[in-house]
This record gives sequence, structure tokens and C-alpha cells, in this order.
Amino acid sequence: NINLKINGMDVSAPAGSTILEAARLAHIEIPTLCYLKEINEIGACRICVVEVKGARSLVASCVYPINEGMEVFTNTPKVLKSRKKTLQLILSNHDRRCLSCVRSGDCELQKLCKELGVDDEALYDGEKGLYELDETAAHMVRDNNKCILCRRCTAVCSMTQGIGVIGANERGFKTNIGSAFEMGLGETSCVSCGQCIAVCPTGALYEKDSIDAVLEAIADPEKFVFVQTAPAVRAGLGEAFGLPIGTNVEGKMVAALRRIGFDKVFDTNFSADLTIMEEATEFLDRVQNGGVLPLITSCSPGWIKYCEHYFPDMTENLSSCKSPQQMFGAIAKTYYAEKLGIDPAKMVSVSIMPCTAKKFELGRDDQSAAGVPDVDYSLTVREFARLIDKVGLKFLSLPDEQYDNPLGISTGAAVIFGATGGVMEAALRTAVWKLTGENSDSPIEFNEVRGVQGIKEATFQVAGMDVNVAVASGLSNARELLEKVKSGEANYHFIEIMGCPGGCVNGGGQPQVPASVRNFTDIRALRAKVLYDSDAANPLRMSHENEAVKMVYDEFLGAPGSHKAHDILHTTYVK
Ligand code: HC0
Repeated sequence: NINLKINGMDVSAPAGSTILEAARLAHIEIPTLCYLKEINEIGACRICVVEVKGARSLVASCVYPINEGMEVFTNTPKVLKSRKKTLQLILSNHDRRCLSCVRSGDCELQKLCKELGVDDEALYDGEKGLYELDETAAHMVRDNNKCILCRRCTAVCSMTQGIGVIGANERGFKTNIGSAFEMGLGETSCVSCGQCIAVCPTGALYEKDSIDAVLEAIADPEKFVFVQTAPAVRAGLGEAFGLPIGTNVEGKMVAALRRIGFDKVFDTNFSADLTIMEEATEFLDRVQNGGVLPLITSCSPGWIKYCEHYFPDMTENLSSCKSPQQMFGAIAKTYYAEKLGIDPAKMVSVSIMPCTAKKFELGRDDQSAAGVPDVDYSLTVREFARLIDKVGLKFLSLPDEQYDNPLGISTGAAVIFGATGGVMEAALRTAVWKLTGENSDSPIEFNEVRGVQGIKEATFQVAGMDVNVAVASGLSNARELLEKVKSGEANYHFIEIMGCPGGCVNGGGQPQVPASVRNFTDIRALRAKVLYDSDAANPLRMSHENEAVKMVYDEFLGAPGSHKAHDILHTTYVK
């Protein structure tokens, strides 16, 4: 360890720490704007400056390493004045219509201005950049009038996701973030993952909002409006209402949706179980009949779009299964519509997702089993939280309620879909049963595919056969894994890929977590624990034990992989 003094106090921190990290160990939070650990370590915004004895000027604590005997001062008048001036300069070229800004209340810039006493935000006003909104993408809007050029979005796009469709255009005062050749984001090979929104400190990036359209549908007496909630929503939504990261709010979430006025409140977990029935069948069919291997999961639409753009020669490896979101809508508008005697054209299918790519997915070709879209509107968790506020529900005091049946029934195998490795684990549980006719010997936990590592590999014995599997989350990791497959270096039978690092728990539609928390907490692990705990607490832990799924096969689809199941639950890809 290295010993230093911060504000006159003795502090000891591991070698290699930055001043920012050492200060945190001493319970001092130095403010930051551009810094994102391991993603954007550029020391550019100068908000985190501190004084170091002997240094000629203030230093950026986010990148400045500690050394033995160093003396640091984090809150001298000089430091505070410098930070305030930096904020005033940012504000001089910032759209300050904060009242209705989508980030009002959780904007990192707004919070810092309050903390540092910026009461003269127009002090340095002069010429301002005026930018048109970029609304060309299916899932999001860019408002450069609110951009502070921190580069967090461009770093996550290029480093974490390996995509790099946004960057700095122009120089000096004219610098702005956008795509090459002034193209709209919708014209690029953006995959809609929304990780840029998740890390944006201000209101410059936000999802396209479908709240009012959903409220209008609910208000229309002619419409039957049902909603499904993705596995990871219950693990993230509470944060929007001040609950600690890693709180399961499933019961209150269901109660909120009922009070908002949805006719039925269902669970994507139901169709995650259904997906496993189809996908495990497809996997065994490919293994036994010489089909294309490795089979790669198809539930993450950001990943699907990535595969189509960047690995078009591997689309044949993709499972033909629609994602659980789409399967849900497809079954609801066919089987359930028939059961209730409702015209599917009068049904409105809404999903709540931790994802922005789901907004894009619902408009893909071949996602209309009943001749109308399987899913009409997909809201992110953030939109859902705003909807709850808009209709005046006191979320924290709502009772815990249960999903409606039958499309609200699910097993523990389904809820873990929302964490990286979960789909693989769920599929393995059912593949063992399909091959042997028996459930896997205990334990049914496949720990090798759990955890937040970007790439995981394992070999399992399934009915005497060695099954090589791999799991990747985050698209840079996906690329690394796929290059190994293409070069022949690795030989897998089954691969799970999720577009967002850590899986849906860390999806681009989850509540934004400020950098001051993100940089010091593994939000992926905390949220994933909610799902694994929920799995462990469920008496049913294998998708083939889901009675509602069995009923849908008995009454409607026939067997997994049947012709009818293919018509309704499977899809195609473009190269
Ligand atoms: Fe996911 Fe899904 S697990 S992609 O991460 O497979 O968004 O939570 O809903 O569709 O089930 C997201 C989460 C889903 C789907 C499921 C899958």
C-alpha cells in the first residue's frame, strides 16, 4: 500500500490507485464528469481537479496516480473556484431549459451546479452552438444542445461495444458529437443497444418516448391493452424510486401496472420458458441431425443487429427463435386472443424492457404472427418510472401483487435470462431433461456460466456427450469470441450472446446510475443477484415444468419445434 495525506488526514491505498480512488477510501467524493472507470479515463473535463503539494498546477484526480508521502487537498478555495468556473463555462454553451428536461432531478451536471453553488449560470454567455435533434434512429434521440462533450458515450460505443458509430466532429468551439459525414444515427450501423444513453450524464441522449401513446391506448375502451415485463426490470426499477441497487420490486411493479390501467399484467418470464422449449429443441435437433453449430442465442436484439452488420456470415448460426419479448406478443395475439375471443387487431401489446433495442426489434420484419405486430410499444424501465410518476402513483407504498394468469406463470430458469449466462443455464437444465428424460442431478446450478466476466467458457457432460459452451456479453467481447470461432481456435456447440455488458440487468434502458456510483460499484452483479435469488426461491426451476407453457403446447402449438410453433415463434434474419 501507499501512504499519503488527503486534507491532512493519513490515508493508505493500494499501489496504482488514482487520487480519486484513494480519496474515496477516505470517504471523500471528488466530483467527476467525464471519468468512467476502465471506459473513459481521459482526464479532460477538469471537474475533478485537486491540489497536490509541490505540483505547479491543479491536477486531474481521476487519472493522477498516488505516490508515497504525497499531500493532496481536495477542497481548497482554489479547487472549488476552479470547479465552479469549469461548470460556468460548460453552462455558457448549454441548453438550460432544465424544468422539463428528461434528466431533471438526476442530471449529473445539475447536481454539481447545485453542490458548487453555481447561481450565475449565464455569466459567460456568448455565442451558442445550435443543433437540430437527431431523431433518425428507431430507439433514441440525440440533443447536442445538452451535450457537454464528456465523451462518455463515444467511449462506451467504441471501447465497450466495439462499434464506434459516434465520435467528435469538427474542432474547437464547433466540436460536436455525432456520426461520420453528419449522418443521422439511424443511417449508421448503430445496433440500438443504448449503452450511450446509460452513461450520459445529462439530457443529451434519451430514448424515444412511447408513454403518451400507451396512455391513449389504455384510455380507448375499444382496446384490450396488456403488458409484459422483462426479467431484469424487477431488478432495476426500484433504483428510480431511491431504493438500493439490487432490490427486487416485482410485486410493486405489478401493482403499479394494474393501477395504470392495463387490462392484464403478464411476465416475459413466461415466454422465456417458452423460448427454452423451442431453443433446446432446436439445439438438440442441430446436434443430432448435423445442423449448423455452434447455435447462438437470438434474444438480444442489439446482438442480432450486430451479427447482421458485422458477422453476416454467421447469421445461420443464430437460433431462429424470436426473442421472449416477441414470442410473448405472438402467443398473446394468437393463442390467448383465440381463448378470449378477442380480435388481435383490437389488442395492444406493450412491453417494459431494460433495453432500447427492443424498440427497434418490434418493428423488424417477420414479427407479426397474427398479421398485426406481436408487440406494439416497448417502454424502457426509465420510461416506466416516468409513467408511474406521471399518473401520480406512490410507488414505494404500493402493495405487492401477483401477475395475471396464465401468461404470468414462470420458473426460476426464466428469471435468470436477465443476467449474462442465464439463458445458457436455463437451456442446459432443459436440454439435460430432454436428452435423458430426467431432470439434471442436483445441483441444477451451472456456476461456470454465472458471473460478470465478459467471456465465459465451460464444458458440460450432458447424457454422456461433452457439450462445449461459451457466453459473452458486451459486443467487444462478442467479437473476440466470434473471431475465435471463425479462426477455428475454439470449438463450441452452443453460445449465448447478450449485447450489453453483464446482460439485460445492465441494459441500455435501465435507470441511469451516476458515475459517482458506477465507478465504485458493480451494478451488474448487484442486479444479477436479485434474479439468481428469485430463481433459488422458486419451487419450479426448469422451463419444462411450467404448467402454462405445457398448456399452450397441449391446447395450441402441439410439440416444441412443430410447424405451428415455427410459424408463430420463429423468425428470419438479414445478411
Ligand atoms: Fe432481456 Fe430477454 S432477458 S433480452 O436481457 O432472452 O431486454 O430482462 O426481456 O426478449 O426474457 C431484455 C431482460 C428480456 C427477451 C427475456 C431474452
